[in-house]
Amino acid sequence: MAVLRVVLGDQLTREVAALDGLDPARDVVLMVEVADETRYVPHHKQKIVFILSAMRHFAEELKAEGIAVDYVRLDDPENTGSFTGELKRALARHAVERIVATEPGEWRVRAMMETWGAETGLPVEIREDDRFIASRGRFARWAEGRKGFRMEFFYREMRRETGLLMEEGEPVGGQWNFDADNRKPLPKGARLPSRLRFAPDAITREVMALVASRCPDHFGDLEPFGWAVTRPDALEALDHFITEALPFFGDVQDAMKRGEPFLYHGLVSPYLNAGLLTAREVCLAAESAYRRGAAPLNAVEGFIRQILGWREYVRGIYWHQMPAYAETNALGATRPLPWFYWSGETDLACIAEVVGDTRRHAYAHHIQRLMVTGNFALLAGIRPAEIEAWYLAVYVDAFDWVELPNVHGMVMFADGGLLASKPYAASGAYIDRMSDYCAGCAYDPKVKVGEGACPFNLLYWHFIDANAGKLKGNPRMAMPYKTWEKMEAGRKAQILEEAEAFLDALSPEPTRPAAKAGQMALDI
Ligand code: FAD
Ligand code: DLZ
Ligand code: SF4
Repeated sequence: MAVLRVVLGDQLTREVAALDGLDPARDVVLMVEVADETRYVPHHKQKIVFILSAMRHFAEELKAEGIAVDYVRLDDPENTGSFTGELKRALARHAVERIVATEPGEWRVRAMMETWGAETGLPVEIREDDRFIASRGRFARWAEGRKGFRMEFFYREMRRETGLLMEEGEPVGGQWNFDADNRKPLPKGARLPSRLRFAPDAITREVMALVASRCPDHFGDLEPFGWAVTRPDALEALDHFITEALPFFGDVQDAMKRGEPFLYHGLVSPYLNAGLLTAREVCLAAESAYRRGAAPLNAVEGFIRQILGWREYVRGIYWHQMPAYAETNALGATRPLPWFYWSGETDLACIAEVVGDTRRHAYAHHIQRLMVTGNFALLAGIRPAEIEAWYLAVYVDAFDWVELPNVHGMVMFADGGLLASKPYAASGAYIDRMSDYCAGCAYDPKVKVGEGACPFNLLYWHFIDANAGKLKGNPRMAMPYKTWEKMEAGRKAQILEEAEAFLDALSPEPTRPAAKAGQMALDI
């Protein structure tokens, strides 16, 4: 029985479930570049290039193996622009008896796949995506009966089950988590490793030209493009990280520095998410560096926890809670997204720096995402759907299953505390401690109110005040509420007044017409 096997743009591995049992003599693999996927948010140009170029390279690898690949390009004049439209067109080209796919990474696409049987009249098998360490069923078993989820407890179970950094049933070093060691700012004069970049080959250059002509209004710089688009190059990038950066990853994992978006981070998320690397091999490579004495335990544990803990945990939450998860708005946030998230044009130096890094590289590291652009969105009460669409658009690694829980739950507390026990709200003092951003800013992180006050300081107390009804009872928020209550009434009134004035001045529209060029507004 001939089978049409569908492979999506983030399923680029020979091990993907849809290819299990493939018969090269009869089966056809379908891969499609579709306009719907390139524009449902204004993806960063480098993100589109990464996905389409990696898809084209993967299709070539399959063909080299003697597998029939029906590959539909974005510029095919007959292209209908949708997954379902292209599936139907493909069925007219191939005599197949059934369709096999791997479950996608987005609830939206999963719902679309559910219609394929009725749309085509053929049996459709949607296989579990077994690239994750914890299956959806495994996470559901862990989650069952729990009121609130906490990553740390899930992570310990994953450590026990995989044996990663374990010795005779106990965590190596006698401790599960070395996070407390990993919060130092970058020391002066720290040597930063140069990062591997991959010069675009002919396939990538062709995709870059396509994206330049089709998506000129999308966010971000198209060049220089240096991401790996094949598994061998992604493996080389991993190897480079393990030897050059992992040994220093731990201590300064939360640090930020002007002009240095990458510091000692892994830069592996796009490869993991698209299928070029597996979570297991990345964790094993880090563990092996520890075992041979090439990297310290706090660095290796910290790195493995991000993947075995956070990555698996947010994916579990996504499928366990969707679709209702995306609809909650526990703090009732409604403010539109300020335009400077797209333009980077703001006198808040930290935001300008992170948006600038994001425009240049389609990358910002975790603390930039959480404590700068995320913290601002939380404190300013941005509508969750708007800030989620921004994160989904601007990062090369952004797919709904991972972006949504991070933004909706971790950043915006829109799930009311299901994913994290308290909001990650912070004043300017945090950014000042962990970065050198404030030195070049129009504001002063030490000034709490009045002339030159850092907007994060004003917005922090405004947030505390505005959400007292919802957060005051949270034991982990007791300290800020105590401080706020003790503050002198006149000072409180001044803070709130200045914060309101700042918020009123935020504009969701470009403040000058030329600023719109090269950007695309969201229409949600
Ligand atoms: P490293 O710092 O080297 O970490 C190693 C790996 O751990 C990452 O590659 C990633 O696979 C994993 N990881 C780390 N933190 C998380 C996390 N919180 N959730 C899931 N995986 C994690 N990650 C994405 O892959 N896609 C996203 O769309 C995404 N959106 C985010 C949005 C916000 C608001 C925040 C706070 C975090 C988001 N993250 C996302 C998680 C994290 O920021 C990125 O995975 C990381 O910055 C990628 O860079 P790296 O490979 O250098 O990471
Ligand atoms: C993000 C993206 C883009 C830009 N383009 C495509 C594409 O042309 N073809 C494709 O198969 N996938 C693409 N993707 C990824 C999808 O939007 C979606 O995130 C995944 O299929 C997971 O559901
Ligand atoms: Fe950001 Fe405030 Fe520091 Fe300026 S002073 S960089 S706004 S934290």
